[in-house]
Amino acid sequence: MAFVRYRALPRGELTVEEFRAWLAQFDADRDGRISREELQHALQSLNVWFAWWKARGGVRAADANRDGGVAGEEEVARLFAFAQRNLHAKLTQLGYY
Ligand SMILES: [Ca+2]
Repeated sequence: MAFVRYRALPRGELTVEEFRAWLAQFDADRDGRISREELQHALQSLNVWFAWWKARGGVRAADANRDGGVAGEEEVARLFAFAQRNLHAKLTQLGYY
């Protein structure tokens, strides 16, 4: 896992579609849902501090049907809103290399 090179977030203003496409690569078990562990890997790829803790908060904020993961347009949109509130500097400055 540590040696996988993930696609970075696109440069500039991020749309929810770009966010969804970026997030999909972290769906390691391909079940169409981003679990807390998968979201943690996504955050770690951005060098986000406290990735475990923020991943837990992100899933809590986005998981509308309480199935333990982020799936579907509505939940991805909720996670995008959470990321914009909590990780805005990362999304706009450090999401790419
Ligand atoms: Ca998954």
